[in-house]
Amino acid sequence: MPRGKRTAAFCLCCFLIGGSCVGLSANATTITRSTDNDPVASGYSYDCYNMTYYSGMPGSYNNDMRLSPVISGNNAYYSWFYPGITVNKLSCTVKLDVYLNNANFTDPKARYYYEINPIEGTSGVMANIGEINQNFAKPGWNTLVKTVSSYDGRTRIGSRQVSVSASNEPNKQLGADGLIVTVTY
Ligand SMILES: [Ca+2]
Repeated sequence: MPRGKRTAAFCLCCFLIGGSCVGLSANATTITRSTDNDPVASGYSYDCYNMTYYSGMPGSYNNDMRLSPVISGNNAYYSWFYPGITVNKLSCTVKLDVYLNNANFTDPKARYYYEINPIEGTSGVMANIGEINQNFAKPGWNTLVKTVSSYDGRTRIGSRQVSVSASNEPNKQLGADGLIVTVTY
């Protein structure tokens, strides 16, 4: 009985290692988009609501950032637009590296979304990738990772934007600064 258990555990271990190696093969495709608030690079743009622009901010990524006002229920959001990402699979892993380094970024539940749509260029749905407590985030890059899937079964997922929404908690301010999107499939 103990011998059998060891054998089973050994086989499971081999399977996991083998599967992991296969998963990391050259078949994996990675797409990256690096941007900032208020980008000027070709193909990049933004949209926002109730987010004031501040420049000359040492510590911020490229010395600028956006910040929501101290008004409860301000419904603030910020969207980073980038050159379209196309995934030719039913699902992919999305990693968001979010730059946070300002004492006024205090939203405890800033919610981040990744746009997925079946055909690049059409409006899609915003998949929730996770939330960050901006008030206690470490200064610098903070990471969220989640696997998202095509919502209508089509084996092609397009994406043009990531957005962050305020939790609307009283006296808290949502911040938006640098962003790196990494998609792997
Ligand atoms: Ca910035």
